[in-house]
Amino acid sequence: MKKTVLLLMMMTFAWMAKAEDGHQLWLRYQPVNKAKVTGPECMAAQELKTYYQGESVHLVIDPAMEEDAYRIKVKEEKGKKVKEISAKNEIGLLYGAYELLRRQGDRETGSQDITSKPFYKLRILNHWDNLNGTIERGYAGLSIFWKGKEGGKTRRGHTIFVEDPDQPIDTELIKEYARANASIGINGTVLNNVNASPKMLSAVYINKVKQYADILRPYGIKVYLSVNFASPMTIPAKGFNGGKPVKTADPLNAQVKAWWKAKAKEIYAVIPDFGGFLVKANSEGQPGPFDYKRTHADGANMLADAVKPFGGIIMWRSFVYGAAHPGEDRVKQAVSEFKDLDGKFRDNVILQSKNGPLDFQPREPYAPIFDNIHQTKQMAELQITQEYLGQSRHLVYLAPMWREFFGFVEPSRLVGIAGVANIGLDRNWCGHHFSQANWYAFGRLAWDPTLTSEQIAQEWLVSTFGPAGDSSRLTGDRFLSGCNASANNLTGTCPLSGLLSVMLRSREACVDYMMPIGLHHIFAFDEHYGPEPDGYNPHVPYEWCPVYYHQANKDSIGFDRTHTGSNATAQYREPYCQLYDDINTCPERYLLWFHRVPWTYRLKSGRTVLEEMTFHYDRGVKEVEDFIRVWNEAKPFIDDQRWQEVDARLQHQLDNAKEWRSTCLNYFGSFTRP
Ligand code: GCV
Repeated sequence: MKKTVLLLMMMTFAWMAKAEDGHQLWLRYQPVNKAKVTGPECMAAQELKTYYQGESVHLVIDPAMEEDAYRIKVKEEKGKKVKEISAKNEIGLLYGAYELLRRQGDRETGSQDITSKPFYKLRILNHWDNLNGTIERGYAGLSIFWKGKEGGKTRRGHTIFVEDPDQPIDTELIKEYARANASIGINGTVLNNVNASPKMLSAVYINKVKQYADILRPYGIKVYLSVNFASPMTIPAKGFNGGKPVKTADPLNAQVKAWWKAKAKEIYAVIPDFGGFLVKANSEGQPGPFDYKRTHADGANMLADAVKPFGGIIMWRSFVYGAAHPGEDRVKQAVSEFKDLDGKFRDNVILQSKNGPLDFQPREPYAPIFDNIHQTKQMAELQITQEYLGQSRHLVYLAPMWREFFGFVEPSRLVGIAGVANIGLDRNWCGHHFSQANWYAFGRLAWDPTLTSEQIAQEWLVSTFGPAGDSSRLTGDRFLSGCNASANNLTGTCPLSGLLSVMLRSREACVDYMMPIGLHHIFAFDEHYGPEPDGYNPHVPYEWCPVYYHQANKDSIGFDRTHTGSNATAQYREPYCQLYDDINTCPERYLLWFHRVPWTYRLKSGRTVLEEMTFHYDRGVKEVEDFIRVWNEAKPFIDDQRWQEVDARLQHQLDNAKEWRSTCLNYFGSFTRP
């Protein structure tokens, strides 16, 4: 008897451990197989039949509705509450179904009608996945799309991967990926790195892309590819010149144009709803039109013409530096290269720009390219993978950073949002359990950029760490005990509010311990994790070196980007141009980004520059200590495996925050010591 009980207990714990390894993301619904669902037999119907805890749902196709929009009505039928979801097509119904599942425990709003439509038509993940299976800036294992095979070892003993198009694809995993994306409204995915291999466009890989497109289509997700601008020089295109490549990639060359047209035809023949191309050209060594003295518009338009007959788009990145304007302040180069081209792009070209003018730093002023382009469609590129924010080792919730960006760049100025994905083969997809929140927040903000960071974090916390499948999960259960909880408003002390507070403070903490008062890009060379403020290497471009950005010497520190310096401030619209240019009005969080100040300069706090830096480094470290305290308090409410895994990472984060503090204060302090 005792043995049986023990066995049963062991089995239960084993199941619990397995169930809570993070793989289910925010979709931890338990199958209840209860609801009666009428209407088209579709993905939405399947989800609701399996997971919806209400009695019945009617699914209604309404052709008059807008693409992707849905309406949820609450009806009374024979004394019972019944939900009706209407949408233009099955994808809209699916989005409506996920909304219903998200709200099913919510007693207060569960009885209200809801209508929703996405703010952006383009809600796209960008995977920086290489064909050999590695991921550029990937911190959660190898690629879910591309698998390589081992091709030897580096001198340091690391495995070298080489491409292997014969590797089978993992259909089940890709379905799970698609479902997760659909549940937050993401409707596009770029399957490969912007530093693209020309081989991506070879027949064997196009066939793989077709397989992915077929799996993703029922979830409303289109596939796109990053392309290497010089592809025509190495890869054959079906029906073009007997399979021979072209000798040039000059966008005005007739053969090059014909090659791209043939390639587009080849792709669309197998993937009729293929989305289009993403292009990184003439940046960080990538080929581009500038190699032939042509403009970005020449290059983008040539590709746009090739995909236009099939309804495709070109997302052309403005992240360029070093090629056309060498020596110019790096943060100015995008505007320098693109401003005069505004209006010269085809209507199926979209200029895709990072939120800040430099490179995904924990805090950047917004990128002024958004102020300078008026006639060309624009998209923002956000980075979900935390390249410069502790990668998958730090708990940093990014929604506050993205909301900050939308405070400067009106969402309506953009036609879409791209997010550099943080997804890999790690069991929990993102490396850090809390990094899942950034994937989630990206999707939710792409759907509705007016959602607050709090709302999104709360939704994510409840669905990720709340009791799985408990229909009363938003009110009154242990996870929320002590809270005065309603769907959009949480007060009081409870594990949820503690964790919510940690999430909301985490980005500012990271700014404090990595880049106080506007210090920027002082990360260790290439890996971009720890600090390397003294970084200088004469063999790499100067704008890769930390010393280029802080310019500290015994007298002063900071990059003068005002009218007396590089004049980057002039690229901003008013009032920001004046505001940033004048040291008296420049927000101190951007001080060393825009201004060069003597070490004796005093901030509003009365502290000198070094004292102020010290204050921020200390505050950042203390914040992480507090995150650990809250996580310890939450222990009884969190399953063991995920608790332990997050705990280990928080300890890491604390060590790293301390390392930032000591390395930077030692280094910068050395300038002020006699
Ligand atoms: C894909 C930064 C990153 C690179 C990345 C590049 C880009 O420089 O460090 O890894 O390359 O941005 O966005 O193109």
